[in-house]
Amino acid sequence: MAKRPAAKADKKTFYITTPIYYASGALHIGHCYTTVCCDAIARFKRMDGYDVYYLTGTDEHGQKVQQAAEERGMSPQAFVDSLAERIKALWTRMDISNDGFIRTTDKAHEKAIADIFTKLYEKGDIYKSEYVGKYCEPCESFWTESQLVDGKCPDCGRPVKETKEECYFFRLSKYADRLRKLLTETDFLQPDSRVKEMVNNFIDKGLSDLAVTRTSFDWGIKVPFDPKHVIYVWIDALPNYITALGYGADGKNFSKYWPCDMHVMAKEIVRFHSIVWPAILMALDIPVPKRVYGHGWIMFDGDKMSKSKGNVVDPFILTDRYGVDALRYFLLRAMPFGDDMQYSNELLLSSINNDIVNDLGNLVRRTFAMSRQYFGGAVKKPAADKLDDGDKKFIAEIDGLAAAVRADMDRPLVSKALERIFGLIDSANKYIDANKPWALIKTDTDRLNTVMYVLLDAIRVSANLLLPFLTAYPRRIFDGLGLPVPEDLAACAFGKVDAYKTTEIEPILNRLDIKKELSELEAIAAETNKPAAAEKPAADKDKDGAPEQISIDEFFKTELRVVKIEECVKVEKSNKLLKLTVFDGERRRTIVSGIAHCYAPEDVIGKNAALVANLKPAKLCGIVSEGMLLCSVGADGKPKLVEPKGEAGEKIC
Ligand code: ME8
Repeated sequence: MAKRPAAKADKKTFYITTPIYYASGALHIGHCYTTVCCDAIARFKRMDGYDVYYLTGTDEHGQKVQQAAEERGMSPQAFVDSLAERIKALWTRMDISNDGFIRTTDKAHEKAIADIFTKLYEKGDIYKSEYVGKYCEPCESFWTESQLVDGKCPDCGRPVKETKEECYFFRLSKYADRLRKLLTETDFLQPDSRVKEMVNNFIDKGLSDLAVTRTSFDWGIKVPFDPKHVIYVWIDALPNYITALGYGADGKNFSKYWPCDMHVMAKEIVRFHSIVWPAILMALDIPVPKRVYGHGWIMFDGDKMSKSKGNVVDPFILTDRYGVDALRYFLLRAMPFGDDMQYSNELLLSSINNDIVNDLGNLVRRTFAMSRQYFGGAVKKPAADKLDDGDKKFIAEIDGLAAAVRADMDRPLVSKALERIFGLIDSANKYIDANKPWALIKTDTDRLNTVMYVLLDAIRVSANLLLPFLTAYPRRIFDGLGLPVPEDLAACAFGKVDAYKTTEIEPILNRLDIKKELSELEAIAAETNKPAAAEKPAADKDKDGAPEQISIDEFFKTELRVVKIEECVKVEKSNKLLKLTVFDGERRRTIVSGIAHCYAPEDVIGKNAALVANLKPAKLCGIVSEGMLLCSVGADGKPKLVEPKGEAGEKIC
């Protein structure tokens, strides 16, 4: 988390949030988009004089997370702890300036959720009944027949299961009229196209009460007065936006920052944020957020980029190769307002070469070089009567930029704002071509000083406005201009500096060989984009995702033994786990292994297996597992038991 000076008490506040991301696997550039987008808005608002609170975090409960932990043979808590660290490392890498990071396993959050649930139950807005209908396991969502699309889950398109379950329900139907008004009579939900979607697809079809507990898994916050029920992820997750501010505890930040100014997310969870979340707040008598903004998806080969589909692009790899500014720029510029964006490596690389290296990098490089070559870097502010019509036209563009960018960021049209700043950069490049400094040096050095000053000033204002978007290079530009990095937007106008003294700076990036980069990126993707099952837990990798090296001594700490599998049954409530009894030459041990999707119990009985014999016992689905069986993982991501030759008890070395 970035350290900033304490905000003045009289400042206007601005509270912005990302979704809390599932701690079920490594995040990809889709998650980076939302987080970088909120970061640019938060940084812009801080520069514009607001006292900003920017919140992000992790959603750590639920079946999906429990299963992902099981697949890796880890306890859910150890699993989410390692992922939360990895996610925080990603935000540090991406230069995210969040003020808060909430985890739904934080004790304060868990207590506040239990209290909220009890409060809603006592008010009669939560009641107990039975759910009969369709259930999408990956989305953990119940659906009615009429909500299905071609008989499949309307959110993810996967098959649904028939389900009957005792549940607690939230009385969502009671709030239908108030929600309709909120959606249709205010600008609560943006962009407008999402409003129609919510009203036509959900409110008009009749809001059903929402099942808000599950008994099919136990990794979650228990209903305090009926602990066989676990509070379902959305009722656990959505209130993170208030519990992170201390709602239900000291509440200081809650009274300061709530109602939220902007919740940002992609379109698939707009329904939860624009219907379920305001209804929960209405039931709790808390004001609703001012704005919910649902952006589009980053698509890959025509499909939504997602962890579960394995088509993800790793931000650590991209930033290692091209730097953080390049990835931030690409994400913020390429995603159009409200629409989806098709990702390709070609698009990323050509945007880096065209916009970053050519337009911005070249403008700065050649202007700085000319100012040093012609004036030893010293350029003075010209008198007003030295400016010609061409200068005045360009200066009007410089002067109008900050207000236009501010208006864009309020909507928030982030890509439009960047486009505008790059519009000024483009005009500056054209201004060089029109004024030909290389000819002026021979004929009119006074005019040349004016031209160089106008150019340096255009660069200064662009860099000032770029600070919320690209966090490294604009700072270097200020160094090169001999000026401190501004903390606000006050100087975003022509003529605020009397004299420049420029020095050489590192280029933002050198021009990329696109063909070479493409083939290298493809080779990396072939290696790393294995399905989720093949992914290693974060603990096995360093912060950049590269496998960590260990010494021979460390390796020999692992005790590997041949075991014979004697008994095997499926673990109830789990699709992935088998409970095995193995003989290790001395005694029988219970092992829980995440291979049930590949092996039936009878397939493994009688087989030899390779056991990690000195692993700390871990509890999986309530069963203590006393070791781990080794598997190889094929290109299809499916684990295959390693079956060593030899007798039970023999060491493997
Ligand atoms: O839904 N394009 O978490 P999640 C653009 N825990 N944005 C994308 C994206 C893509 N391809 N993929 C992911 C959850 N995102 C819940 C949220 S909030 C109370 C609970 C971003 O890990 C986008 O913001 O599935 C999307 O809404 C979010 O990640 C989903 O993250």
